[in-house]
Amino acid sequence: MTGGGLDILLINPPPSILTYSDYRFQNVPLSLVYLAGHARKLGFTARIIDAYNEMIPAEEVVSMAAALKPAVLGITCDTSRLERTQTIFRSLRDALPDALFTAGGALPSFRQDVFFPWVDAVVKGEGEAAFAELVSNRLEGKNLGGILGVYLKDGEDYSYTGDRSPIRDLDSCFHPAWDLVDMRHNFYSWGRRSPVATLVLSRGCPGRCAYCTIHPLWGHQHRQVSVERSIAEIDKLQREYGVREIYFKDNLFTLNKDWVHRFCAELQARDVKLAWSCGTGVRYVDRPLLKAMRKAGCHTINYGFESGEQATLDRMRKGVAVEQNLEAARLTREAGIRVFGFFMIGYPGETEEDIRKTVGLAKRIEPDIVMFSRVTPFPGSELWYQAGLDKMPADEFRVQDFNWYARSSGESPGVPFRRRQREAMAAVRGRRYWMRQLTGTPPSALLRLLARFFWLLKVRLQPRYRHVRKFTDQPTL
Ligand code: B12
Ligand code: SF4
Repeated sequence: MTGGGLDILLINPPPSILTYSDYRFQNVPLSLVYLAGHARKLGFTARIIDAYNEMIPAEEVVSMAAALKPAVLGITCDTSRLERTQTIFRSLRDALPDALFTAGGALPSFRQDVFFPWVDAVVKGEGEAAFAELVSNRLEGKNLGGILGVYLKDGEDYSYTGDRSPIRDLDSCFHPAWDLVDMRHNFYSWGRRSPVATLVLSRGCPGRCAYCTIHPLWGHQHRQVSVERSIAEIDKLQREYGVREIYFKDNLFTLNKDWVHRFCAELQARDVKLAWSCGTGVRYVDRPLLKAMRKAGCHTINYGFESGEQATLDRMRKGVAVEQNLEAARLTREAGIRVFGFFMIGYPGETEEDIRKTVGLAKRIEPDIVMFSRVTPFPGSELWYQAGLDKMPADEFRVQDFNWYARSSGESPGVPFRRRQREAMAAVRGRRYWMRQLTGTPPSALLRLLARFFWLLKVRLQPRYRHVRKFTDQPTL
């Protein structure tokens, strides 16, 4: 569209830290795949540098980007990758003086100031429409001021153009550009089949959980890609990429039960069977729905049970009773679907007794897979505002400060999270747990996990990857 040059270059920055997630799941950056796909549909040319999955150090990303000379540069960023993103922007500013620098994603949406010395525009929340307008106006030499949902550089300062309405018809912007990334980077260690792909087919959540950044980012209005369009994309993934399993990373996959029933009926009617898993809330499942999901290939559901203490659940604004968690888990297992249970430790005000109750609930639920996470006040969440982190000066804002467990669990000081986590996991993962893991995991999946372990070991040992700090290197109490 610019007469031969590259219109858009999108970058998935390299990791600053290696987390547990990197070992267990990995997927191509949907944000950039969705943004690039939509922009291409409108006629722009686009490329993606997936430095996260390719483990390309920031310095190399800079020289690659400088050589490509894009008209618009976009970087996606979450809190864990702040430093790397800043480095790339800072280093490229001189190399690409005429390019429009943009940022978006989980961190820029809520802390624009930490990017503004170098970027021209930050998109808040949903990106497709605002980004396409930025690109179009830039290439046509028009003013950017009328584009809603964007923070724009304004001399030494920046200003917000005003809220943009959510995209109602998600089909209109759903054209994932899978060909711009290496799909072999998708990995899910608890999957049943391979190759696996990840999809997010819905946006928005009516909930208001205080630790969550989803409703501030996507709003409360729930929107979905249509069943027909979703099935067509799955067909494409199966046909063109040989995909045999999908991990749906929607926040509440079953919020709209009617949609799920129709989706499952369509999947079941097809010749090529698909294995899949998803995540949802305990309030949004029932027996007929779970049975339909199982028949359509669903093998695992992730639930955020979070806490065994009602007062903590209430402070979290979960809107759920402890007993509802047990019932949902029971129905899920009864339908033949594995339960992946997520719990949190370190919620502000939590006592030793509360933590014991959480571990007790996990034991009663007997999840097939269990995870205890550290409470973290991510930007945009209510916890983050409560902690006053929105006021932290930009030059003091660092990823290490999000090691929050130490600060929030005032009732149990001195106990490192790692120890808490180990103890909780050991309490829940008894003999029956490991038996279920063994019998429920196909040998091919075990082999994949083993290969993954050696891959990660290799990555960590190579001098080129020294730039990736280990999560455990962060200061803990
Ligand atoms: C899939 C996923 C993962 C995957 C892959 C992540 C990836 N980088 O691709 C895995 C499992 C690896 C993962 C790991 C982690 N994740 Co994660 N993850 C998600 C999840 C569930 C979906 C992301 C997604 O693909 N969404 C769909 C796309 C289309 O939406 P999107 O990414 O938001 O992009 C849109 C807009 O934000 C915007 N946009 C985004 N980037 C850009 C860039 C530009 C230039 C523009 C203009 C616009 C734009 O436009 C896009 C299209 O509308 C989100 C929750 C969620 N529902 O968003 C959490 C989420 C992003 N993860 C989160 C966290 C905390 C983590 C971990 C740190 C967890 C951990 N302790 O290990 C690690 C960090 C790994 C890393 N460095 O990336 C947090 C981030 C919080 C924050 N404020 O920083 C989220 C928001 C969940 C939460 N807890 O609230 N994650
Ligand atoms: S934690 Fe889940 S249910 Fe709660 S607000 Fe976030 S996405 Fe919604």
